[in-house]
Amino acid sequence: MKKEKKTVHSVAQAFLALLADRGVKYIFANAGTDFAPLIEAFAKAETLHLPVPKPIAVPHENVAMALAMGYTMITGDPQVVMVHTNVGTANALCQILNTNKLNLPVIVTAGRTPYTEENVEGGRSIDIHWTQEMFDQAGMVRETVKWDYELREAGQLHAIVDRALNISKALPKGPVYLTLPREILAADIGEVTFDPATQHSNATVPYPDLNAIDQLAECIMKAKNPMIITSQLGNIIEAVKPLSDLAERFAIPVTQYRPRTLNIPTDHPMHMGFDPSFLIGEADFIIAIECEVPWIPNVKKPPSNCKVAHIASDPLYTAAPHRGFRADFTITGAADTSLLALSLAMDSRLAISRDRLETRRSRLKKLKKSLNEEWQNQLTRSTHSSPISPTWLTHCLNNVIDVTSVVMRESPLDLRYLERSHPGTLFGGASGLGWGLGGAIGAKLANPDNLVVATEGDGAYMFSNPVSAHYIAATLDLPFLTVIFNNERWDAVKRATHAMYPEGYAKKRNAAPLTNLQPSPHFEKVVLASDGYGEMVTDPEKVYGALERALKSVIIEKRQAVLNIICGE
Ligand SMILES: Cc1ncc(C[n+]2csc(CCOP(=O)(O)OP(=O)(O)O)c2C)c(N)n1
Repeated sequence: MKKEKKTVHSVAQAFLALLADRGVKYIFANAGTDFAPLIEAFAKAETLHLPVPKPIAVPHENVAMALAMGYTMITGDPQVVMVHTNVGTANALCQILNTNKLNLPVIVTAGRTPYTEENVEGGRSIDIHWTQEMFDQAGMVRETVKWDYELREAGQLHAIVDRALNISKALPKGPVYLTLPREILAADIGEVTFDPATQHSNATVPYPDLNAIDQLAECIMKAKNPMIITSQLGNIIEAVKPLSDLAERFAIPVTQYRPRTLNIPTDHPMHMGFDPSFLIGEADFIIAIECEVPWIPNVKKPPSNCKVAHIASDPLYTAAPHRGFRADFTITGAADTSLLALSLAMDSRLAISRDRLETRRSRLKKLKKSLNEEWQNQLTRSTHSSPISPTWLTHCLNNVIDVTSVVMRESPLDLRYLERSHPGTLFGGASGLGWGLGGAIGAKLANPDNLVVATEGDGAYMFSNPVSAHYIAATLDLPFLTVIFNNERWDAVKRATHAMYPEGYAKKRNAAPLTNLQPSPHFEKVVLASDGYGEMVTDPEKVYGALERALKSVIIEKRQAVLNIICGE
């Protein structure tokens, strides 16, 4: 195979050329003195029209990570984030934790403070080159990335960059971390040749053991009340249809618990909402697909005779230190191929179980009807409640966006009232708050024709570095809508306290210290600093009008918009 020759001078330049060659489009960077060779390489590439990823200066590492997250949520492709030594890594860490749990591939690179004190190009030239050095900088992130390495010499570049990409993209996808010492980046290497990417091919996806699938099919077909619980099966967009087909054909209800992606269309007859407790008490077989936490044992558990199967690319969730859910089947397999195989295996047993299926189907139809009625009643009750109910706000938002709009959920958005039919149009977080705004902007970058909505709690909005995020959206011309469900507190923390101490002082006094965020800032004014549109809403009757004005701003005027909606329970 033909090698491609590129004349370069520094490793930094070869690094950028290689990334471009491998299809990396963006480097979201928060620079420091460690970046000098890269900045020079970018400037040279711009002058000489050499192909390199587009450099985007992001004023906070948390947002840089979130941009890469949003981009890969839509495309599945990893982009590069580059941060400044240990301090930039520290600021990026919260979102590195998220990418790990959400299985999002991101190549996180960081400068490594120069090693040398004298006589080497790129060596130490300022006091921080001593004060930022750590014994093990990558140790800060090692537990939360799939792989980390420090580039030791120029000759490794090619293999190491491909290795980072290969590992990040292998299922389950996730972040990798590469440190780049300044002396190595600055090294002059003259002419360089790249082997084609095909010589470092990507790993195949895990295919399930068909014997295990066959046994599982047998058990599911014998079960009276099987159910499926999933959280992020939709990470593999191609898995949504096989799940929908299987659930429909075999009358198996699906709960999307704490959904991090859209896993089944919300109008699907077998979609039974978002709370496993609704069905779990009656279940005799649970299939948890890409679901690290299928239920909360302290809240409601399946009956003791209920068998459980886990299907995932890593069904042991090896990054979780303690996880003790019952597991009669633990099947390693990508969600799409596993579901297709399971469907085939169940098909061959369909004839003997048809009556049982039809009985179940009609029971589930009634159950779904009563669930819908209950949801409708709650919506009716919420319509005029003041302060504005998150249920009503979700319903209004739902009615003004279209099917392809992308919704980021980092808020008390009431999922029951958000209709989503297209895979890849709903995303949720996993642990650390603060990804929502950057995530929305990254998604908009990946698909500029779509409306993207960041739904944020007031807490999440503040965690998302709003000044940096709105700045980036304005600079990159990526107008998006932010809807803040502003309950003027950290409600999740307050609820956790009340749940633990139902008769406690915090509950009785209805004042939980460390959860109150009053007086609430005028969040709608923050976006004005980046020439966006902002509005505060307190009256439930005015929600639609505000949404229309904000959408006009985003879609017609191409200005980002923030609605600060003062909400109640
Ligand atoms: C980075 C980070 N810090 C703290 C937390 C703990 N935490 C979980 S939910 C929550 C409150 C979030 O407040 P808000 O976004 O306003 O939503 P609400 O709970 O009010 O619905 C906090 C602080 C977290 N998950 N991530």
